[in-house]
Amino acid sequence: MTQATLVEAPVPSSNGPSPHPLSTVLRGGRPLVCGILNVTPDSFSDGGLFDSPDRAVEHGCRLAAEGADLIDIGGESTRPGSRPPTSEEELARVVPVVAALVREVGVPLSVDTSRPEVMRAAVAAGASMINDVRALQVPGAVEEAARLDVPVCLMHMQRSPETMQADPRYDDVVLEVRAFLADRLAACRRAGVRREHLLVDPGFGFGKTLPHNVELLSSLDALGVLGVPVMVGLSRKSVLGQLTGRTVGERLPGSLAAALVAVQRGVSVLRVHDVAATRDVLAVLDAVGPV
Ligand code: 9MG
Repeated sequence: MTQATLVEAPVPSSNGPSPHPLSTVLRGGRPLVCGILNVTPDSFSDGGLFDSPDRAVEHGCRLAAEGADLIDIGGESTRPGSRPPTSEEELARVVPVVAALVREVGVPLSVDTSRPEVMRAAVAAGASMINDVRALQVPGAVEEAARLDVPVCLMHMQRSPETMQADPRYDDVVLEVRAFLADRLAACRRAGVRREHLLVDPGFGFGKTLPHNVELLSSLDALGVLGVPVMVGLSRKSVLGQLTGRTVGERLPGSLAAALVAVQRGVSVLRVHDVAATRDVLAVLDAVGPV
C-alpha cells in the first residue's frame, strides 16, 4: 500500500456534514503565514516576552496587523531540554489568551498543544485548529481531535523535547520522517479525523542534527506524496544559527531564505515570528508566479 493510499483508509463517520471552513483556506493553494505567539516563560526566541495575557493579546494583534493568516498560540516551550508545564499551568497560559484574542482579531487561531484537555478548552474558547508537535500520540488526543472536528497539524519529533537533541540518528531522515507522518495520518483517519483537516510538518530541530535539517529542507517536496498540506517552522531556529553563525536575534535573513526555499518546495504554511517580512517574501514570489 502506498503512503497516499494510507491516508484514504475508511473512517467512522461521527462528524458533521462539512469540513471546518479553515480547511478550505489551508488547502487553497496560496502559501499562508502563521504567526507564532508563545505564552511561555522559556521559549527559545521570545520566552517571557508575552507571558502576561495583555502583552500576549497585544502581540497577537500586531501579528494580525502584519498580515498573519493564522496565529499559533502555545503555552509549552519545546526548546531542547525543556520540561512540559503541568496541565493546569498550560491551561492557565493559553485559554485566557485565546478567549481574549478571538474577540480582537478576525484571524483564525491555532492552539499549539499535545494535551486533549487543552485542545478541548482552547477550541471552546475560540481556537479553530490544533498544532501538535507530538502528532496526537498522547493518550486521548487523536479521539479529542476527531471529536473537535477542526484542522490539525501533525509534527514529527524523534523522542521528547527533554532528550531529542542528544545524538539524533536516522538511516534516511527523509524516508523515516515521511513514514512516521504517513502512520500518524492513517491513525488519525482510523480515529475519524477528516482527511481535509490534516496537515503534516517534518519538525525542523526536533531530534535532528544540522545535516538532517538541511536534507529535510532540500527534500521538502518528498512530503507531497502524503497528499495533505505541509507546514514548516524554521523561523530563527538553531539550524539557521549553525548555517550562518548568527545569534537568535540576527536570524531574520536566514529565516526568510528558508521560507523561500520551503515555499518553492511546495510548503503551504510557514510558522514564523516575523510575519511582515515573510509576507514580503511571498509577495515577491507571487509576482514571479509558480515555480
Ligand atoms: C510549536 N512548534 C515549534 N516549532 C514548530 C514547528 O517547527 N512546527 C510546528 N508545527 N510547531 C512547532
